[in-house]
Amino acid sequence: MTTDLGTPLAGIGQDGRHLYTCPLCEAMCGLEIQVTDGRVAGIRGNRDDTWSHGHLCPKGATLGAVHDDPDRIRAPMIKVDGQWREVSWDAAFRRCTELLAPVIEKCGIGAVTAYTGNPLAHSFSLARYTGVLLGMSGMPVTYSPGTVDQWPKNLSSHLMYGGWWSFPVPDIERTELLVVMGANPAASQGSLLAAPDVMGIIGEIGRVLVIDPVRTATADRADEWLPITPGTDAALLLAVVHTLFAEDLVSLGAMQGHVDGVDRLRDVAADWSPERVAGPTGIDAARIRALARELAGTERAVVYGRIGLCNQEFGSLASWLVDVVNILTGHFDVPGGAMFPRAAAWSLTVQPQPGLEGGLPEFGRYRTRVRGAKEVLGQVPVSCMAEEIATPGDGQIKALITVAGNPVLSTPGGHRLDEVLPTLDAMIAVDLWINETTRHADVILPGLSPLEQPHHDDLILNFAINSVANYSPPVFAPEDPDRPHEWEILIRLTGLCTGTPAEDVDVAAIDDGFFDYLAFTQGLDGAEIRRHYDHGGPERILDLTLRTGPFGDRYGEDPDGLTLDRLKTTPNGVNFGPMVPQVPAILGTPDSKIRLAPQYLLDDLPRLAGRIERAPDDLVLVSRRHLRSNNSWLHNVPSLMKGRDRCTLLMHVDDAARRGLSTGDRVAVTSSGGSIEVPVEVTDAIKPGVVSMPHGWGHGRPGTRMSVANGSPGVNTNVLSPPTFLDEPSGNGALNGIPVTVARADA
Ligand SMILES: Nc1nc2c(c(=O)[nH]1)N[C@H]1C(S)=C(S)[C@@H](COP(=O)(O)OP(=O)(O)OC[C@H]3O[C@@H](n4cnc5c(=O)[nH]c(N)nc54)[C@H](O)[C@@H]3O)O[C@H]1N2
Ligand SMILES: Nc1nc2c(c(=O)[nH]1)N[C@H]1C(S)=C(S)[C@@H](COP(=O)(O)OP(=O)(O)OC[C@H]3O[C@@H](n4cnc5c(=O)[nH]c(N)nc54)[C@H](O)[C@@H]3O)O[C@H]1N2
Ligand code: SF4
Ligand SMILES: [Mo]
Repeated sequence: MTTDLGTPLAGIGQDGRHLYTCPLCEAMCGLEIQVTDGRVAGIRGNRDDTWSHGHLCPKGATLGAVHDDPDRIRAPMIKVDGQWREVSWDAAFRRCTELLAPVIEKCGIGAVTAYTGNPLAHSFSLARYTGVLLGMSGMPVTYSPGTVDQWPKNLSSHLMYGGWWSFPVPDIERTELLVVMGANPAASQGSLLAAPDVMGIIGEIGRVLVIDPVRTATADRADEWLPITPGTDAALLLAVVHTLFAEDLVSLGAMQGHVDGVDRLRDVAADWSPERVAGPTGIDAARIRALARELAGTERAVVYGRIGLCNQEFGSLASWLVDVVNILTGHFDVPGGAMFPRAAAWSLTVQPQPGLEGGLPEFGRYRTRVRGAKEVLGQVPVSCMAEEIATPGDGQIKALITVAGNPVLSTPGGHRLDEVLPTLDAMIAVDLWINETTRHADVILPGLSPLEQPHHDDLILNFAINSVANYSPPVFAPEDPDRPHEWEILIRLTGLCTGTPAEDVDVAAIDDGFFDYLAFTQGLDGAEIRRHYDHGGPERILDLTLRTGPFGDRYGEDPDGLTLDRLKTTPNGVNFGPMVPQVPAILGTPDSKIRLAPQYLLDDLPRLAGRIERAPDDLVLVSRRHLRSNNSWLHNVPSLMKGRDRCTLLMHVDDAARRGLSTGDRVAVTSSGGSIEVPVEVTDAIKPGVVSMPHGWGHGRPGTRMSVANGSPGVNTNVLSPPTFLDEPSGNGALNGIPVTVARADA
């Protein structure tokens, strides 16, 4: 096989040049990996990649180090008398059965739960087969970082568009004015916004405004930074909506005739004048009016809100209002505005939820046992997990399966989870490292290294500004060719949950059944279609989802359409171009209209009114990301850990002066959730009254095997996140805007 340059590509495991898509973040960079003497000798951006054109960041260049990491688990491990022992796969599965079967027999499957983490979203295999585990095991409640991430967006999209993963994405390639709220793409490389070289594209936009309590690297490169009080974005956006109506600037443009609730919204916004919100938000009334005029007066403009707008106290209102402003200013479903992407391969995650079709606002179908938290879109707050494990009684959680997640560091009150995980009767982790969470497991079942697996993106394709498909074959063959792949592990655990010993599960039968179900959702006969294939597993499903996707051949109906075989002949990927208008076809609401003013969200406005009327907090904490981290799990890569300590508390010079603090001083940060000690970093790049910490730190725990990370452990900021501090409508954790006090540590 040759590339466009004519340079031959090496086969799996061979020395030479390999092409591979980076699985680490939404930028999905095409990498060119040079293998020499069986090892990665260099990684650079693939300039011929039809999506990323050579972009990469420092993380992508370290996949070789991740592969070679001596701490990475390569064989299954079981814990015997507190000591880890490497065992055969058979023995590991038998141990899973020994541990889990008695729990299910005695207490039922209701005593078993799972936590499935962030890397799933990036893998066509892990995501879909975790779907098997979650869908077929019978576990009534499972947890994920979804409820400390984008759940408010799922909720507002469900209510507005009748599609819980129908997320409008800013068309940054074709806009003239971008307003970024609560996102720092200079660090994250884009989120719910998959774009190649996102900062390069943003740099080309005529005017960029950043609304953030922190003057981030994104804000530094923007035309204007508007420092906002954390948690008040919904109030600011309501005042923008107020102005749009008051000054007769509303113009639905292409959405005329497709929107329901404009009058209701006008009535609601009447109460939210710029003067009312100026004090609490910290942004002048005149500036708010000017923002509304600027958005309405620019032909191609778009507001983009991300995690700072989601994992905060008013995440649902803020997420909803971003879309509302885009719709009211005519910047919706048109080039340069917010548009719905089209994924070339459909993801299992985004399929409609049984019982919630048509955007029905029915929540609280059940409540959690201990706290009484309401279910929203099939999830309850992940911060409930610790109390559900710790509290005796009917329905107590006795067994946990984690898949690619580190909730001890990632979730609110993770230290509490750390305390209660050892009390479980059984814990099984599907993970590649012994970290702060998996150290508590009884069995660890490792997947392959990223470079040993084929790659195609999954969920992220639903957020991409172009429709792309790119299949990467593995760079290396697994060291042990007979070992099970992650998808087989997940099928065995699924079988175990439904009563078959893990070692006896008929993997192929469950895989076929799953395939038939997926085919059925596309109106196809799985048994018939399966005859096209001589193998099962994730590639068969990938082929199905490509062929039945928007560019697929539908098994021969469109002879020029996409298939996995065809994709494999284009190693630089296929780019089907930018987003296209999709309203009303994409809407899942019964009348095919966008609901602009869902009552469920309006019901939360009194809570927002209470927030802006309450006395301002002395100091509040927000979160931040760094380009060289990836949540909690790339801290074991030596080259990414070079340089100064990143786990610091950013504090404004005035706040520091008042406390007699300078950079490097150790401070105690205390919230109603707990207290941590951390070095302070004094700066003028933050709004006074706000401090900022990164998450994913707090390594150095006994029993972990993360030698590099443990050398610079940092502290776990989620000790400070009170488990019950939530965005009420969605149940999403509020990890930003947490009231804290800060004092010199030795004082
Ligand atoms: N390098 C790197 N990349 C990553 C990750 C990583 O850990 N490292 N994580 C990945 C994941 S899982 C995700 S979800 C994405 C997230 O991607 P982004 O959404 O871009 O996340 P952050 O970089 O944390 O930026 C969030 C911003 O919100 C601001 N903020 C906090 N509270 C508020 C508020 O109340 N209002 C406003 N307006 N702003 C606020 C913060 O100051 C911060 O600048 O990044 C992904 N990419
Ligand atoms: N304070 C604060 N807390 C936050 C956030 C914040 O902004 N502020 N952000 C939240 C967000 S948006 C998210 S998404 C969560 C992330 O929360 P998690 O998903 O729980 O955390 P990660 O650190 O991404 O953990 C990834 C895990 O997957 C493992 N892993 C990596 N690759 C693979 C693989 O190929 N297979 C398997 N089986 N395992 C693998 C790693 O070893 C690690 O254990 O954190 C949340 N926590
Ligand atoms: S930006 Fe970095 S981490 Fe993200 S896909 Fe590209 S190389 Fe990988
Ligand atoms: Mo996330």
